[in-house]
Amino acid sequence: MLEAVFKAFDIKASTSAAIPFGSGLINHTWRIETEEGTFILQRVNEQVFKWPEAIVHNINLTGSYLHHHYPDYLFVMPVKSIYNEEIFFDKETGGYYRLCPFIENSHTIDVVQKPHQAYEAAKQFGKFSRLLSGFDAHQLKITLPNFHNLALRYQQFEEALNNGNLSRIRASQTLIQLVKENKDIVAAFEEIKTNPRFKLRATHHDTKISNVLFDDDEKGMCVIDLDTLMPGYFISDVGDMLRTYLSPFSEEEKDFSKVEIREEYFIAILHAYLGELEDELSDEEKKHFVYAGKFMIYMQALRFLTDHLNDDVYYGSKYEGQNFVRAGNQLMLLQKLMDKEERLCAFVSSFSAERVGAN
Ligand code: GN1
Ligand code: MG
Repeated sequence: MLEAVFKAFDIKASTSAAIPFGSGLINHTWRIETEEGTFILQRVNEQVFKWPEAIVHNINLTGSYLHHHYPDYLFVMPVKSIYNEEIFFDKETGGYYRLCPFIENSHTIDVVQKPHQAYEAAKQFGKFSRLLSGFDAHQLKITLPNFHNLALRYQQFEEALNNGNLSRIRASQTLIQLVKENKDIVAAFEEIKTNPRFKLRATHHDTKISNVLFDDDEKGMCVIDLDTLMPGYFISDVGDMLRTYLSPFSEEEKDFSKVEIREEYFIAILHAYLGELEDELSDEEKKHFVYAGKFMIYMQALRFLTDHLNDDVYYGSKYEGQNFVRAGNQLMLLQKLMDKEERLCAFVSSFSAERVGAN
């Protein structure tokens, strides 16, 4: 089935050499061993990414900016096809494919089990933003319109309440109520959008741990998966790290009593990220460090619950009620984060105060 794709990228391998890889929910990913080396092949989900060329545009632009200004920075450039394009449309499967070299001696992890992994990942995401701080983010194309527009996500949730699956709506009342009770998180975002102290920067928008390459000594090497690299606010990147690194169990965990906020992981993210970006972020932005976690956790809960009410049209599901479970898990995580909000904010203030004192 992938033969035409291999041919387009001039790879000598058969479909059986393509082994499913990673844990992404949206794109299909394979690892391919060939005589010429190891590659990562991805089929871009064209239902979600309607303009795959926009992704190519963004990667080429930031890749050449980084190559020019920071030639030592490891940036994984896609392989060009025999048609001299970074993306190949395969008529047979109706899909868009792209290929990247597999970076030697690199590996990814799926769960953050040690604070230093959170530290290394946050440092890589912070470094990526820092290196791009001189790059005009407005040059980037929008690959997913309104991706992290929380007000729109709330509106989609309300639409699902009106038009969604009735029996699911009836059975989800507790979660629906919890979402409504925390609507002030949406209002705070609306303020951010009009606040001149919040800058639109080149933002990764998908900072989960599996989007960082680690070397054999567990040092971060670089960030990957630039599909959602778009203009955005730092709260998206910090928020998704808080969402996915603080709890010892992922959004898939059904036993919500296992969901918790690990403070030492919060401190690791804070030190690593601000260590890279503290001169770039305004005081007002830094004050929203913990809010970033609320923003992303709440948005993910909304998205999962909305999808459940819409019969799983976006995320799909491997078992009945999977998106309901994910939504419940994220709302539990939100509650746990809010329980510790004051303490976590105090860590942020004392970090900033120490740095001011040291200067
Ligand atoms: C999706 O496909 P993946 O796992 O990289 C989603 C993210 C969510 C995540 C939740 C384009 O990311 O926004 O946070 O699932 N990406 C898209 O697991 O919708
Ligand atoms: Mg992704």
